[in-house]
Amino acid sequence: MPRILENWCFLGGMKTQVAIIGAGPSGLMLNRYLALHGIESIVIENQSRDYVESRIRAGLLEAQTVDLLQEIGVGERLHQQGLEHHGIYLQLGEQKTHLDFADLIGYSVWVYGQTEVQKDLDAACDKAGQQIFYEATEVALHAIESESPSVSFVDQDGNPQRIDCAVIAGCDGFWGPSRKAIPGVEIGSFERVYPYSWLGVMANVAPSTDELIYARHEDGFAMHSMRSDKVSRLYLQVDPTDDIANWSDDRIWESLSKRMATSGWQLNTGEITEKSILAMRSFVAGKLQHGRLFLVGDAGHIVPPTGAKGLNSAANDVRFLGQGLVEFFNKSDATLLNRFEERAKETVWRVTHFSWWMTSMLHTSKNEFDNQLQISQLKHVMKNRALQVNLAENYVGIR
Ligand code: RFL
Ligand code: PHB
Repeated sequence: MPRILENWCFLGGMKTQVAIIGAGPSGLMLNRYLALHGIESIVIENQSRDYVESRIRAGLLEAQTVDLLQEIGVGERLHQQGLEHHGIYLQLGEQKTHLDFADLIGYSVWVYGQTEVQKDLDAACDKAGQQIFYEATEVALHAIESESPSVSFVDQDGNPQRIDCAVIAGCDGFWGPSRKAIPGVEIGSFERVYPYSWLGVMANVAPSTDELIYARHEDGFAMHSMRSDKVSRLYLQVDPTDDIANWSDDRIWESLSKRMATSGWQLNTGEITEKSILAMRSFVAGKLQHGRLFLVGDAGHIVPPTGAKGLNSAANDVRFLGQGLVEFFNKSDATLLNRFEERAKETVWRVTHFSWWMTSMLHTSKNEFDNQLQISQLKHVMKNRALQVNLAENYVGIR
């Protein structure tokens, strides 16, 4: 047993090397990464498995996220069913420019829904007999500043449980308890709530585009993504105070068609299977590690989805924390683990800047001076190869 684990304090309950809070993509990617390196973990999740699997969110994966998924054994279906994209379209009114990432920087990205990533991770956990406590309540972290922290919770049958561990990974999203367990975490935390929201739509209709469209129109931003050759994912900028009840399916299709219109192009319409309004925020926690607790993914940072970075930067955290934990447990060397926050934050601030930049450039503002600056910026990107290279490098995740 590694020296570091000799000091475990075990007073009953369960014992593992890493207690992972949250069975979303961060939690399960980390679980699979650790398993690959012979490190044990137990996962605690407060929702049901069905709920976690059906949460509609991300769709766009960077090449290095795809590499990580492949490495941890969940890349097969992604490579069969995912769509490899070599660029995006930027639109300003009726002007449309294709950014060809393959030509600009020689990289591509993948379109594959987070729901599918989640199902693949769940299936891999099943196959490995991985213990996941779903529908846990009263999840609480203890003694994170000691060498033997623990997580307590009540399981779905109402039994109190405790997991003693050497490390806790807080993979419990923006609203989970992990970040709040760090004393003084609000010091040095940054938050920006944007003055617009996204109305997101899933529709059973073939995509009307071969690659994603990001459109700035005087009525607001519109975006066309997809999940397969039969399912489209679309977004509209709306006011944060708006209510989904104000948006009939007809109004949604009319607005999307108008905001993305270019001559000779037509938006296919079809059955809308899901629609909801999502707030947009940037957030970076003051600390991503404290004692034996480490924050991964949305637990430590949030970006607005315009740059498609949330899940991808979570994968980046998983890689950095995973590497640190492998050295810690398998070589009794904490050097890399102690550098987790420093390594993760470099990427976090890059994606925070890129997501803010894309968001402000593509959304309309109530301030006309801001609008003119952003239109000028977008026109410049649509014409200037150097700026296109910069956008492409950030979008595909070269850092
Ligand atoms: P998650 O997915 O929020 O998972 C956290 C898990 O923790 C659980 N949890 C608890 N568990 C135990 N005890 C508690 N007390 C708990 N409280 C919470 C939750 O139930 C949940 O299961 O965080 P994670 O794993 O860090 O993953 C982050 C990603 O989900 C997120 O960053 C992305 O979805 C963001 N995002 C996108 N990212 C991309 O990289 N590419 C995209 O194209 C992209 N598109 C998007 C997006 C997010 C969107 N929304 C909804 C904000 C599009 C949208 C519309
Ligand atoms: C999505 O497919 O849901 C998606 C893709 C790219 C984004 C945001 C969302 O920038």
